[in-house]
Amino acid sequence: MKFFSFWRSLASFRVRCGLFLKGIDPGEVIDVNLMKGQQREESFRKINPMMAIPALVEDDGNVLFESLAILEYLDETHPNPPFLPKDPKGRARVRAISQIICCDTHPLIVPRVREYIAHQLKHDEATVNEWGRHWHDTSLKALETVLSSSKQTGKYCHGDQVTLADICLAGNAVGAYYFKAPLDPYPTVKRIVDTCWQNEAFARAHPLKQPGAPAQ
Ligand SMILES: N[C@@H](CCC(=O)N[C@@H](CS)C(=O)NCC(=O)O)C(=O)O
Repeated sequence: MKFFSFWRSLASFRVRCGLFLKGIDPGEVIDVNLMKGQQREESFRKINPMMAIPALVEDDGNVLFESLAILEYLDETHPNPPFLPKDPKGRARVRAISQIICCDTHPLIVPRVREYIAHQLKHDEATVNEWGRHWHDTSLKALETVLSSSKQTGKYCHGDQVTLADICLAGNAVGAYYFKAPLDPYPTVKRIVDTCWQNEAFARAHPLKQPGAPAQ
C-alpha cells in the first residue's frame, strides 16, 4: 500500500489515525509537500484529480481518496474495532458530527481556499487567519451544543468507544489550535479531545509527530 500524505494535513491525520486504530501498516508513506504545491503536480493529479491528500493506493492498484470514504472503506474491510455504532440512529449521529467537521469546517481552511483568499481576493495574512479562526469557532460552538446536550455522548463523542467522530474531532482540534480558536469555552469538546490524545493511536498519528514536522 502507498499512503500519500503530509505531516500537517488534517485529512491525512484522519486516515493515519484510522489506520493505526485498525492496526494497519500504512505501507510506503509518500510525502506530498503542501507548502511546495506538490499536490498540484501532474503525477499526483493522476491519483487524485481534486489535487488533495490523503490518498491510498492498494497493492492491487485500487486508488482511494477522500478521508471519510477511506475511513468507511477501512471499517468495512477491517471491522474491528468498529468506527460506527451498530444502530442506524447512532450511525447517523456519528456521521453528522464527522460531517460538521469534514464537510462544513475543514474545506473552508484548506490551502487552496486560503491561497485563493490571499492571492486572488488580495487579503492579507491576518485576514486569512481570522477567516480560519472564525470557521473553527463556529463549528466548535455547534459541536459543543451537539455533544453536551446528548445522553449519547460518553467518554467519547458517541458512548465510550472511539468512533469516526472522534477521529474527526481530534483533527479539528489541531486546526483550531493552529488558527488560535481556543477550546476552553467548549468543555465537552475539550474533554473528549484530551481523552483522544491519551489513546496511543491518536498520539502516534498527531501531525507534529510525523517526519518533517517542526518541534511545535
Ligand atoms: N475532503 C477531503 C479534503 C482533502 C484536502 O483538502 N486535503 C488538504 C490537506 S488537509 C489538501 O490536500 N489540500 C490541498 C490544497 O488545498 O491545495 C478529505 O477529507 O480527504
